[in-house]
Amino acid sequence: MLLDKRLIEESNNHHLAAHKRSYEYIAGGIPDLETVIQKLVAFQVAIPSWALGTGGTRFGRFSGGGEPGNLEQKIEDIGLLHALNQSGGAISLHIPWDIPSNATEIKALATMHDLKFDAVNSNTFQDQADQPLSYKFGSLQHVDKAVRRQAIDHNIEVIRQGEALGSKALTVWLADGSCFPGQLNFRKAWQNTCESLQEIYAALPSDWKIFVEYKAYEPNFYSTTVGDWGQSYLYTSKLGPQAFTLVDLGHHLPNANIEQIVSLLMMEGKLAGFHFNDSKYGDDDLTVGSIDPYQLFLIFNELVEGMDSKGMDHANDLAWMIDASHNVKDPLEDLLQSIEAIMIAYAQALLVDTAALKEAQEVNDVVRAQEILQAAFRTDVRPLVAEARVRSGGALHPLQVFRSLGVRAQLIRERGQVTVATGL
Ligand code: PSV
Ligand code: MN
Repeated sequence: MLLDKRLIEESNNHHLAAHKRSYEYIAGGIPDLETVIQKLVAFQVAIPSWALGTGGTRFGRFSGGGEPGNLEQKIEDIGLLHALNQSGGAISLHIPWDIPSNATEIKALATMHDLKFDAVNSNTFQDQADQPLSYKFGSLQHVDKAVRRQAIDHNIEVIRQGEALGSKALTVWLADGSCFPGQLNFRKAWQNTCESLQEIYAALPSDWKIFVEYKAYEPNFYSTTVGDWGQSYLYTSKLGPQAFTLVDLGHHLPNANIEQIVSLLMMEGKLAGFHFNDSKYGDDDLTVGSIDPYQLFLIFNELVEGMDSKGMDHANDLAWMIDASHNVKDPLEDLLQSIEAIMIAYAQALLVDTAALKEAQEVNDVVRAQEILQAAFRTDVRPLVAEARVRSGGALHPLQVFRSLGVRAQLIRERGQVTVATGL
């Protein structure tokens, strides 16, 4: 399904006067307004190919209908999102959940929807039907060299697949670890993993990066071999300049100060980017900003401050991806909400009076520092985000347009009620 641009324009015309009023109200107070809008226009978030269908838990899955049944339909779905908000201009593939049968055709389809291929993700956390050796006891850490070889070869194959699509990074997330004390020699597991990663690293094209994603627990519950940012940093430091640490917001122990982690990784030039989501307890994979939007803002505040201090390009120097699951919401509506939450947090961070904050920090004025941060956080920046969208050809109110055009109903008509997307 392709969205007719005229329908978006029609909807925008209907809301334009109200938008102008709220936009002008906020615009008046922002000295570098045009720069802010241009940064919002440029900022693009990659959508995971594994999260376009209804997600499940180990207790069940309640599919919603009209889900994409193949990679072509997934690209079509992301194209729909991008047409609505002009901020989801990339796709992140998970292999072998989504193997392009014909890379040239898939690339052409993505280009038609104005989409690029972001990082490709390998999968050594599940056994595939045709796979000779099992990952039950890990992959890159495995005690058996032959299993490690199989996992290394898979990652190299994913790089090759990504090259054909124009990707420039490989994300490695390992479920490796142990469920019980005594099961694993930590040091050996670490060394095996490091050596395996070194082999994968050696296969990277010179303009590629490798992202090493950490996670505190699950599916292993006693130890995880890339369990936190320190461990990931240790691997990426040993690997070399093309290796970076990827932060998935749901992969920390409760109450971790993620913004501080982000700040320090950036200081060391080792932050890869993000898997955005939100959580209450663990890796809940909820809609970005649905539980703790203040945390998201504080993370973006560190990002903006850190990127500016290094002269980095906000849109392109880090990888921005969503990694979420949708158990009770329409996946496309959920993704629209997630992108909106990211754009809002970014816009708020752009409004922080950094000069004043620095001054307050220098004189230990804790109260003023909080006032400065919260002044930005409490600003309703939605008109700025909407303005950036409209200028790029998107909808003033993407979710409303999605609903009023009956996009899901049309997808169900085209694809059927009972379709299950590969992925989470
Ligand atoms: C693991 O929980 C994770 O965050 C990794 O990024 C995986 O690739 C993704 O979720 C899908 O399982
Ligand atoms: Mn992730």
